[in-house]
Amino acid sequence: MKDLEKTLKELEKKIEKVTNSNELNDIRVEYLGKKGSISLLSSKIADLPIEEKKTFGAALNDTKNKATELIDAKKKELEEKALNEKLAREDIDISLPSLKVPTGAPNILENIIEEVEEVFLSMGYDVVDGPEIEEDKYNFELLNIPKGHPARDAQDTFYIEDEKILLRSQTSPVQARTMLKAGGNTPIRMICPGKTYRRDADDATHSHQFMQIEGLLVDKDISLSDLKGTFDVIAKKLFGEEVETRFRPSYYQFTEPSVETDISCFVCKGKGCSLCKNTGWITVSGAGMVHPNVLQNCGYDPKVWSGFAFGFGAERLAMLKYGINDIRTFYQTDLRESSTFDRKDV
Ligand code: 2U9
Repeated sequence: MKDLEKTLKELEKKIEKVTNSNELNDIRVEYLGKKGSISLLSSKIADLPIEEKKTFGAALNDTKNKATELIDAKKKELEEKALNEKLAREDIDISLPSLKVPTGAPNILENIIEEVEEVFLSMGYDVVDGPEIEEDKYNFELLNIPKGHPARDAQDTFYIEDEKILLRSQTSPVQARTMLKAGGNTPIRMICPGKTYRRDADDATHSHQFMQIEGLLVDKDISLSDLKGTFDVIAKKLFGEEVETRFRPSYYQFTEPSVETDISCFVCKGKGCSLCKNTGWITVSGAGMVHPNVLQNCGYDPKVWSGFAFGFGAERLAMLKYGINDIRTFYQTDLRESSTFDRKDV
């Protein structure tokens, strides 16, 4: 009996010093394992007189139970301690600032295109799309740009296959396709925004790829004054109700007469500044009455139908509106540049 008490005391002391579950497991084996000291004591039962067997047996069981309780209690204590340490280690400080995630911003070219689209949609125009890889026929021939014309020069155009397949140098082939599809007997109101390609050396005002927004209206009895009124609407929407508009004579193969369209300078209000080069006027697009040859080529009888067409460079519009002075800005991947632009002097 004394051995049992001694063993239990010894176990208690050892458990007190335990710092981890491995040590505790060793102790469990040492005392309660098959060859453990408590199990070995049970072999002594056989040598005891019959009347002591019962009391010793009961005391032995009691010792085993107490030893198990002590070990289990220590196990629980160690587990709790480990959990608390883990929680302390993984504590999340929700007051810390979060990681900075770069945010996107609307692309300003897309903004301009959407703005122009909205104005024309409100005037009953459709927005039409077309291929960027084009046939010479749609890009030049139907548009009254004959073989041998300087615009067709390989120095100006990206040819893909001989002189037949090319990267469109303007969005006009989309208008030609739309007219041919319409069959020469229905009015047309359309705009076509899209990428165009020219073999220009890139500099502050030229880019070998740029966006055009062209438009076409075909109907009966259309005159230059319809074009003037339409240009007036879009100019005022884009640059402010106070801008005035004017036409200057120009020349394009696909329009006759052709004009360059100006707005009064929205920075100096006509007094003269660096933006308008002291003229008081800024050129924003080209336009004209659709050439009779083009109407004819695209299936519309020029004796019955007339129309006007116009073309904006989307980058030029955005550069004017947002005060950007280098077209290459649009095609660099510097997110600081392509985020929000806000013209300070407007
Ligand atoms: C068809 C008939 C006529 C489209 C037109 C312009 C005038 C024009 C320039 C503006 C700036 C090109 O990007 S830019 O350099 N465009 O001046 N474009 S009339 O005339 C058409 C198109 C299609 C069937």
